[in-house]
Amino acid sequence: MGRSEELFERAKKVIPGGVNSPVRAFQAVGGKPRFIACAGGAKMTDADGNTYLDFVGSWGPMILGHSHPAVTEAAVKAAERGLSFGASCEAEVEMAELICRAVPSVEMVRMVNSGTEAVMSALRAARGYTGRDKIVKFEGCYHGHCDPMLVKAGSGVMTGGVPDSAGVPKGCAADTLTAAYNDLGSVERLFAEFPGQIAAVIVEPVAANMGVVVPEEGFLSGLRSICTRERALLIFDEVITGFRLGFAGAQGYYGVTPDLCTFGKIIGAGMPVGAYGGRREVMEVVAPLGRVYQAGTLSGNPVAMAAGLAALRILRDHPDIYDKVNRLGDFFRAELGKRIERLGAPCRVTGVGSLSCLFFTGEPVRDYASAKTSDTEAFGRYFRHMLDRGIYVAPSQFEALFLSAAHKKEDIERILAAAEEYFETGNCEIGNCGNIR
Ligand code: KE4
Repeated sequence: MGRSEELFERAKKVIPGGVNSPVRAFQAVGGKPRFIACAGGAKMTDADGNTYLDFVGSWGPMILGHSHPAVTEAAVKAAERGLSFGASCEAEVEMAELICRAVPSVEMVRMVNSGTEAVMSALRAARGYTGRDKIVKFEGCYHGHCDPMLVKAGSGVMTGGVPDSAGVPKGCAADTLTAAYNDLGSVERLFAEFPGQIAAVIVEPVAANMGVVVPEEGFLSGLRSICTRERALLIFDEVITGFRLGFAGAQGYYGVTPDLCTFGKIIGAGMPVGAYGGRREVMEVVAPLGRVYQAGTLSGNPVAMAAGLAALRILRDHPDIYDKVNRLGDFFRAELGKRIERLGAPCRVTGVGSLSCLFFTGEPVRDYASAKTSDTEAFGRYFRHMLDRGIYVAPSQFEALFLSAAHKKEDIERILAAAEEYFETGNCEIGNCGNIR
């Protein structure tokens, strides 16, 4: 038995499913999860010494690649000065000032410890500011695991095939209304049905948790208009897109300004960090200034701030990084599309910037319903094919492929060659339900 397998057997005895986050368990793709021992640049090495070209990047934080020297050094130096003070420190102010300068919608921001916490807090601020209870989300979008968001959610919830979660009180779910991504009519109908009751519309400006589904022309600006007209708040969940599509995130990339937005992943550079922020008059409802309570022992943690600041300063001072990762993404999607075309593979490629997805469906993918037409067993065979060739993609059809500044063109050519080999095996015929090992 290999070390990863041994660790997984031990983990299953003391951790639910043997993992601290469901999507890591490989349940959707078969096989046993790899336990990672170390990572550097675009590579990860597992407990058995196998090295992989990594296209997950810790689900987004590693836009600079793993173990960037400046980030590691900043975290180590901060740790030597103390891991946590339970009091404010200068790095928190620097982080807040940097985010406020970088992101068009943010005049005030609060640090928290995860994307989930950022979303949970933003929703509470929106409800506190508007005095309304209902929230609109989109089927297939994932906003972390706070109760109101576990309704028709994406990512690991969708991967499990059941888009809702047990344990969420009916009363809570009742205030969560769902619309269809890229369908403004479905949003209009909810505002017509619940006039004056909707506090906010929360959306992934690029949906990256049902695979990657990009916003169609007019969708985000349409949401902006509806929310302004209805005096509801527009919340962009930029936990994935923030500081990834550009230094101003998706709101800068698409030119649509929300009232609130959430962050995570990149702003912590791999350390546990989340944040929510937006218009001053909205954020002023948050305690101790206002009456919306939100708190956190480790919010603004000095070590996490140091790591995040180091990464964000590199991104701010080297905008060519975005040109590089976005161009690599364009190259990957164009070349993969050519291979699909030439080999007649029943697949679709989607994405924007450094976010991509290979869907195992012949249909165009524009929302949850079309994403769900994907052959998840064909994806599972593709995933195992890649892993056998030392290529680590997300262990679910309904996730993203993340590129980083550490990826080179030859890395893209390597994954393209492996995908072409898979298409040529004919294993990806829709409905060719091979057994999952
Ligand atoms: P965290 O609580 O996992 O830090 O962030 C939740 C979250 C919020 N919003 C968006 C748009 C997100 O993508 C996420 C988390 N992303 C998943 C990957 N699809 C995290 C991976 C996992 O759950 O293990």
